[in-house]
This record gives sequence, C-alpha cells and structure tokens, in this order.
Amino acid sequence: MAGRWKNDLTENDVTLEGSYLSRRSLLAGMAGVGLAGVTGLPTVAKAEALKANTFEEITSYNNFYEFGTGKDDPAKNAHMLTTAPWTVKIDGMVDKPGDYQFEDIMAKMTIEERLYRFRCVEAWSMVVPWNGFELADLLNLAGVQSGAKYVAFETLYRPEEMPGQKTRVLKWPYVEGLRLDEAMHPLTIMATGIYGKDIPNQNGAPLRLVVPWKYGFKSIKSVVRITLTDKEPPTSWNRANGREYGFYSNVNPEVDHPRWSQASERRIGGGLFAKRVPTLKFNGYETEVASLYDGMDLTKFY
Ligand SMILES: Nc1nc2c(c(=O)[nH]1)N[C@H]1C(S)=C(S)[C@@H](COP(=O)(O)O)O[C@H]1N2
Ligand SMILES: [Mo]
Repeated sequence: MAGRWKNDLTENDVTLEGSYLSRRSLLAGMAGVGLAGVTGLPTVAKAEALKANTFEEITSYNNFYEFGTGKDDPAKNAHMLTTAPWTVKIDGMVDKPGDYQFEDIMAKMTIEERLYRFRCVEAWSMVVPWNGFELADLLNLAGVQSGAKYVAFETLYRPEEMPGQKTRVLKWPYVEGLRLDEAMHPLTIMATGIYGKDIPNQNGAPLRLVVPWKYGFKSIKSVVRITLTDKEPPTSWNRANGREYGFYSNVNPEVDHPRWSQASERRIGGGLFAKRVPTLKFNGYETEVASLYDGMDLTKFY
C-alpha cells in the first residue's frame, strides 16, 4: 500500500478495452491497491476518472447534527467549536491507555493524501482528497490487547459549543464502532485535513474517522475517545433506528434502505448538473474489503 493517492483506481475500473490513462498513472493507481506486481500488463486501462469535489462543495454541504440538521448548518455554526487543545482518550483493551494530545499523535503519525469516494446513506456522494493517517498506526501505538474485537468511538460532548446537543435529535454524544479488522484495514483512516489544509470544523476537526466503503454516518467526527472492547459497541444511528441503520452499514447497491433505493447516488457538484451515478458495491472498494465479510449474509448484517 505504497501509493500516494490510494485507490484512485480499483480493479473494477481496470479493463483492457480503453486507454484513458497513461500506463504510468495506471501503475501508480494500481500500486495503491496492492497490485504493483502486475508490471507486465500488456496495455493501458480504462479508469473511472475520480474527479475530486471542490473544497467549497466538501465544506458547505455537511451532516454534523451537533451543529444542526440542515446541510448548511455545520458550515454556519461549527466556528463555535474550540479544537485546541484537543485530547483523545484511548482506553479499554490496550497496553497504553491514556489521554493522548492531538499534537503528540500528529508528531508520531505519517500523514498521507487519500482520494476517496464518500457515500452518505441518504444517497448523495462526493469525492474527497483527505489528509490523514491510518487508524491502525494509532491503535498500534496504544497497543491492542489480544482479547479486543471491536473499536468504539465517541465525539466531543460540549453543548455550549455544539448547539445541536441541546436538542434530542440524537442521543449525545455521537458514538460509532467498527470491528477490529475493519479498524485495522489500511483503507481506514483518521482524517486531519482536506486539500492539504487542516480539516475544517464542519468536517470534523481536528480528527475524524473515514471508512470509505461504509455509509458516511460510520465516519464519526471530532473524536475524543477510542475504546478497544470485546463487545459490539452501540452506534448512534443504529440506536436511533435499528431497522434502518445496521452496525455494518457497508455501501451496498443491492440492499435498499427501507425508504429509498441505494442503487444510485447523486454526486454533489455542478448545481443543476449534478449527476446520478450508479452506486458501487462497498463504494468501489470491493477488491480490498469484500474478504472481511466472507460467509456473512450482507442483507442480514446490513
Ligand atoms: N459526530 C458526528 N459525526 C458524523 C455525523 C454527525 O452528525 N455527528 N454525521 C455523519 C454523516 S450522516 C455523514 S454523511 C458524514 C458527513 O461528513 P462530511 O460532512 O464531512 O461530508 O459525517 C458523519 N459523521
Ligand atoms: Mo450520512
């Protein structure tokens, strides 16, 4: 996984019929999905051109219910949030539990750029050039103990700065969770930037989870606590409506939301010209992550 821009190509995008990309960029892309060994490929490939959304789009159309439920509320209100100093408590089944200062974490982590598709369960999507580090590196820093099976995450609870927390739209603080193997997967990152700038408050400053093959609500923002546990942790949207939002929430065009189709998505951008594009299984990361769910009925574990 040495590519600078990981997963701007997936195996699904690589066919032998077209020639949109230079061989060099194809291989650069493939290196990102662990296929760098395929150097003898006879011809160039057709790739989905993953065109990143603009900074403006990514930072003005948000879900962050701590700042209101409207898509423009986070951009309007999130300036109220104080993000320094920032502490992440890492506890539970780890060798080195404690309060980790954001700066100390940053000093130890390798920040990379990752161009990822981002798919909200509401059937809109963007393409975001994140900066961040692999969650696995942080978990390894804390030392995951052998009995741990899940990772639980918690967002800051500070109603003075997060007016949405004075409402009962969700039970606060916002919580999320992953299975340990999902959390350790190299595609799973803690994002700290967008387009090389510090991540704006409305996108989850100073650090938020990004799990690109899952619906956006799994990618919890403004994280203050990470707990290793042996039990499946509660998650905010599952707790709010378990029939509509499962623990796994892998992007899946074949499993509709009870109230709408998940077969396609509206790609934000272009105003009236926003396009509808087909939704990809595991949001286009099937090659990398499908094996995590071998033998699981994805209609049951939605
Ligand atoms: N703490 C917290 N994290 C959250 C949310 C939220 O309301 N609160 N919304 C989730 C949802 S539904 C989505 S789609 C993404 C949106 O991320 P973005 O605003 O950076 O696009 O954040 C997720 N993380
Ligand atoms: Mo979402």
